[in-house]
Amino acid sequence: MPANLTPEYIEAELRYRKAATPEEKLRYLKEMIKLVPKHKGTERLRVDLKKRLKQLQQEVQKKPKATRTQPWEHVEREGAGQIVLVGLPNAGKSSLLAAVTNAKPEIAEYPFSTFKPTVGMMPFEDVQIQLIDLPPLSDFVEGYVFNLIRQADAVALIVDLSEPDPAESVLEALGRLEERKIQLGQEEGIFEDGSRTVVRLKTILVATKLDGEGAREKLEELCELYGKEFPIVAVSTATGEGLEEMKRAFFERLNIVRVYTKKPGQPASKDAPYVLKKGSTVLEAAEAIHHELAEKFKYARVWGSSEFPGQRVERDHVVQDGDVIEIHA
Ligand SMILES: Nc1nc2c(ncn2[C@@H]2O[C@H](COP(=O)(O)OP(=O)(O)OP(=O)(O)O)[C@@H](O)[C@H]2O)c(=O)[nH]1
Ligand SMILES: [Mg+2]
Repeated sequence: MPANLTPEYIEAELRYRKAATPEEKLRYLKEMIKLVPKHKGTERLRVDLKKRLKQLQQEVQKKPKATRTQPWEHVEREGAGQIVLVGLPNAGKSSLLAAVTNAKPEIAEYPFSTFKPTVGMMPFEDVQIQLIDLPPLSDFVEGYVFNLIRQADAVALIVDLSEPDPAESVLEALGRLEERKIQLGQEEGIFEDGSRTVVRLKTILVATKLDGEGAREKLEELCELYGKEFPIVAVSTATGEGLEEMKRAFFERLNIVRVYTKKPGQPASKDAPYVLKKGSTVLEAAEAIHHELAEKFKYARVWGSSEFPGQRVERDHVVQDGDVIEIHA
């Protein structure tokens, strides 16, 4: 890959690789074509992108209207971010979903109790985070499960502390994902590995069943082995321990910021924040509120991340979580 591709291009490519449907792929491919730097070094890439565009357009046109996929194979994105609960059978995924959302998944002492994804919304302060409880990783997982994982904003790798060797379970889970070209790590990305394109997903390790005997010692060992690779939180759905910390850790893993708006001369509206990617500017905040507001943007006033309250800032000022902004157009 030429080194001079912009972060925006790489982001679009990531979305393209993770897209679930040809329509979605088409949308991101068009974005890539728009964003690819136009110079000699990218000539071949640009030709290749256009070829792919032609193929995809044909594919989309040919596709019969009625799809054969089952409704649960695709989850409509909702809320501030989407996190998938991934792990081996019986790890405690469904119990976790039931503990922090209103969803009522099947929970059982025996493994393989979940065979369809269940979705729940987890409230955290003033936002909602979408959680997807998945069937366990095993020899029998259907392909769509891996698609749901690839499309998520982050993975919660659920590891059972009542297992004799939880670190071994982590290895097994990682191996099963690796077979499907999915890696878990600190940051998301895509890279070529020989002839394979591997998607890397931002991950948080959630150790469950902290109430069990010997759980804390096993947790320590997990932290020693995997603490550098993933943030680790430990919970018990039986006692409720660790659940609040986990919610905050999920929010932080999503790399998002909440921005509140206010109109000149009026108090800030604190009810529903706009949720943006970390690193977004006030101009991007304006775009999220209304396209026209971004077009006519003159300057903004910011309470929070600015040097003093209500300071006037230009369009490239980066907003922080909790900022109140007043846009002047
Ligand atoms: N003691 C204790 N038991 C738990 C905890 N969380 C889950 N369990 C038990 O572990 C078993 C499996 O829980 P599930 O939530 O169904 O696990 P799962 O990962 O969804 O299982 P599959 O869907 O089969 O992959 C059940 O008997 C739960 O009651 C916990 O924090 N403490
Ligand atoms: Mg389950």
